[in-house]
Amino acid sequence: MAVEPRDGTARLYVCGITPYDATHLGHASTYLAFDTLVRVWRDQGHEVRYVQNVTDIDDPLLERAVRDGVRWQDVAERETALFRDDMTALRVLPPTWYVGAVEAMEEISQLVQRLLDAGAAYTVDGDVYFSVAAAENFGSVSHLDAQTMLALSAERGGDPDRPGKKDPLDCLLWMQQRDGEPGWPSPFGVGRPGWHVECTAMALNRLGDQLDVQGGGSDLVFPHHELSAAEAEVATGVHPFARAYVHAGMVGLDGEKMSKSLGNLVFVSKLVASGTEPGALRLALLGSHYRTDREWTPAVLARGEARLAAWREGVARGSGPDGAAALSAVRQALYDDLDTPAALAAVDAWCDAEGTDPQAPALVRDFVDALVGVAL
Ligand code: 5CA
Ligand code: ZN
Repeated sequence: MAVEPRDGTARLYVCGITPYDATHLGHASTYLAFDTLVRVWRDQGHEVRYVQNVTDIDDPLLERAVRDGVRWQDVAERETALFRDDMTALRVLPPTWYVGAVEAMEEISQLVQRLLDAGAAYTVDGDVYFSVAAAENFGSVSHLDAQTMLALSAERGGDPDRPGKKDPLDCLLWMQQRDGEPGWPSPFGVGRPGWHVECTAMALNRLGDQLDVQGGGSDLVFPHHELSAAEAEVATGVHPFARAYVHAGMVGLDGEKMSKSLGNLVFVSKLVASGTEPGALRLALLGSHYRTDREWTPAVLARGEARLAAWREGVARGSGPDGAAALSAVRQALYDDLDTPAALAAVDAWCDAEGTDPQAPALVRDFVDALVGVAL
């Protein structure tokens, strides 16, 4: 991706987890893609301001708590802690701000108020909706036709068929408290926010009116990133909300997207507990380009493990081929839309060749640590 921050500061928002089940390899690979971006920006000398949210109140979380007979807060806390441990094990650099929706209720309701004041929101039976008609550039994130938008909205948390809405694609900004559900006070009554506006508020309040990159997996292109952008742009008058929308491909298992709702999951924590080295997992996931959809198979992990072993042997040598040339090949690959397969191949090539540079092994160990995030 050719995203050069405009000044010395890079502004990144990446959509975080909904903590109702453990971190699976799909999550891990998406956060590794953005971790690579953070490492590249830092390598280029930019200060990185990075916000990641936790959707720690949402329908699936409430449903899981009811199913298991536990408090929703306990599910959220437990799974968020596990996610953070998994990210630490994978050496993912922590974001500057890591914010839960429940910590941000006031700023979210302030943004809802701003949208009401701008005439871009209305109520249906007490619930507040965002009006997509108010967003001049609606569609500019996903470029999808109306039919596809409607189908995805129904699939991914929207309510296109609810009577009383001005447009089926209008999305919830604030819903009145439902029976047996938690609620937070707001100028429009006790309730909880819609999904998209949470991310919009957290991003605007920490990163300003324009992001360099809005990131997440490709399942968030529509409606989540389209609607988040529409809300931000109506509130601020700044288009585009993000200078680049970057989406990671989906990791699948046995031909289906790995997802909590399908239950076909491979967990980071389980793999690590059963002896898989996090560094090998990292190399396994970075072995494909972040944009491609891919399958998780035992062969993918085996390739990561073999790589880790070969790289460790390579840097344990007393000398090797020109280390500076290897560094520049890795940089060139990563600076070109985070081409991790090419970057990893450049390190393979350095390990496979013989050379007499006595400084090279230490240099390669250092730049693999900094840019690839693996300790050799
Ligand atoms: N909390 C919202 C975003 S605000 C959410 O989508 N949470 S999530 O837990 O479902 O997903 C967390 C992140 O992992 C998102 O960026 C999502 O796009 C990504 N993701 C989910 N499943 C996969 C998968 N199978 N492969 C790659 N990335 C995935
Ligand atoms: Zn989000």
